[in-house]
Amino acid sequence: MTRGSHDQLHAVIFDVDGTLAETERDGHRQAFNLAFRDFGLPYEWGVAEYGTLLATTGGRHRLQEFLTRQGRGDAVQLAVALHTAKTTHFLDWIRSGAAHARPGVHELMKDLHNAGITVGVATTGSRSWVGPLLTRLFGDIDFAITVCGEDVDHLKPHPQAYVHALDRLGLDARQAVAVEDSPPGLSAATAAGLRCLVVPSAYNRNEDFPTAVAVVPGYLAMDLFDAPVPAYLRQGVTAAALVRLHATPERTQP
Ligand code: XBP
Ligand code: MG
Repeated sequence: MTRGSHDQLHAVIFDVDGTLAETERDGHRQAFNLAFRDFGLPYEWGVAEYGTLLATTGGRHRLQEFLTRQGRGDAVQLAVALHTAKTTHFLDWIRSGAAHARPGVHELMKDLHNAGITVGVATTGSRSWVGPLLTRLFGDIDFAITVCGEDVDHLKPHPQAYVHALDRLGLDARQAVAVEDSPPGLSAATAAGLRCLVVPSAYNRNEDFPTAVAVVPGYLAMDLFDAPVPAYLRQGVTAAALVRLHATPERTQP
């Protein structure tokens, strides 16, 4: 069941890690390292190494793949236990106040609300920390849906998180836009049929995003001052700009 006009933008679905906040390098990565230490394991993920590990989405999968490569026969069970410990450390990091919204994204959400456009979330992260992070950073925002890793069988780059989000919103892919920061996230949104704006996070600055409708270095007009972005994004990523982006079927060159 879908609702409303197919021509209009009804919802914007945001990814979380990297898109709403820079959580990976100092948040998730360090929480994994604290979990390794808890278990007396001789592993420590460095900043650059973690960048390559991010190709595997989902923290438990990332651990399992890494442990398997270390030749551990207990990789499956150990990944589950480590991921539980990691999640506790990541929650501590959130509660410490170290997580910050990317500049301009909170204002964008308020602008979308004022324009009558629904805001939702589709992430491969775990529900136990996604809620606390959203409350801490965006307490006044009403997220219509929050799709997390536990809600799907297949994590990004599989489209299931976005398909599920659209289903819960009662919308067709043509009625929404996704905002992502990474290649797996863009692949998921594109495969679900969504038009996608990419705001690359620190780990993804040098990646290509061929299926994005537009790629911008940040949300604020001042972030875009010297960037080669389409004219409709010159004032920053606003509700009006996303309405224009939604009406743009192909990637536009500036
Ligand atoms: C983020 C992820 C997550 C986090 C870790 O990808 O892949 O797994 O790195 O969180 P996206 P968990 O931004 O595409 O959602 O440990 O809770 O999985
Ligand atoms: Mg992301």
